Amino acid sequence: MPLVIIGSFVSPYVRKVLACLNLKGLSYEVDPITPFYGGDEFERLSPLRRIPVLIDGDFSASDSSVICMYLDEAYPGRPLLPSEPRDRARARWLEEYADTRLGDLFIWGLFYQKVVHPLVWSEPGDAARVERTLSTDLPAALDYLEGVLPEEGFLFGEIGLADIATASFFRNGAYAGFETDADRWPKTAAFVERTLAHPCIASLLPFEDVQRSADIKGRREALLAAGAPLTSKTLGTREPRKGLMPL
Ligand SMILES: N[C@@H](CCC(=O)N[C@@H](CS)C(=O)NCC(=O)O)C(=O)O
Repeated sequence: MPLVIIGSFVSPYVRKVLACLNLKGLSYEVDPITPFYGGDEFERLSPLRRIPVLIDGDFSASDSSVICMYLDEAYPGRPLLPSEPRDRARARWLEEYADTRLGDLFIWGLFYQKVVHPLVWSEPGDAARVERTLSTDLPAALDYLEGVLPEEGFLFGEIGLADIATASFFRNGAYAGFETDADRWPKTAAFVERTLAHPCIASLLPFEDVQRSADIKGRREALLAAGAPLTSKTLGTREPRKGLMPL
C-alpha cells in the first residue's frame, strides 16, 4: 500500500510534506483536493477540515508537522531534522514560525484573499487585510527571517524540514504577486530561491502549475498527463463547504 497524501499541490503545508517525502526517497500517491471540497470521509480523517492528511495503511494523521515527524520516525532515509538537541529545537521553532506566522501572512493575508476566496466563493477577498499584510506585517516577518537565515547553503548544513517549511510559503506569496525585495532582504531572497530550486521542491512545480491552471473538470487528467502520482479515488466533493477558520 503506498503512502497517500490528501491535499492540493498548491497548499504550502502539502508542499512541505511532499518535499519531505521526496527528500526521504519515499513513494506516495496524492488525492489533490482543496480543503473546502472535502466530503464526510475527509472530515472524519481531518476533524479541522484541513489539508494535508496522511494515510499509511490503517493509520492516518493530519497536520503537516505531525505527518513529517511521523515520517521521520517511522521511515528510514535522509533525516528531516539536524542531530544536535539545540539545533533540533531551533529547526522545530523555525518550522513553527513558518507554519503559524508565515502561514498567517502569506496564506490568510495574501494568497487566500487574492486567489482562493474569489475563486471558491466568487466574491472579492479582504483588500484592507492585503494592504496591512504588505505594508506592515510581512516586512516585520522578513526583518526577523533576515536575521536568522544563512547567507549560503541551508539552515543546518543539508536541506531539511526547517528550510522546506520556510521557503514553501514564499511560493504561495509569489502566486499572490509577492516578490521579496532582494535589496532590503538579500539573505532571505537568496535563501528562498536556493531552497525552492532544490529538486525535492522544484520537482513539484509542474504539478502546481497544472493544479493552478487546468479547469476543475480537466484537472485530474492534466495532472496525470504531467506525471503526478494520483490516487485512483478521491475524497473530494463537487460543492465547497466552509471550514472552521473564521473567514
Ligand atoms: N497546521 C496545519 C495547517 C494546515 C492548513 O491550514 N491548511 C489549509 C490549506 S493551505 C486548510 O486546509 N485550510 C482550510 C481551513 O482551515 O478551513 C498543518 O500544518 O497542516
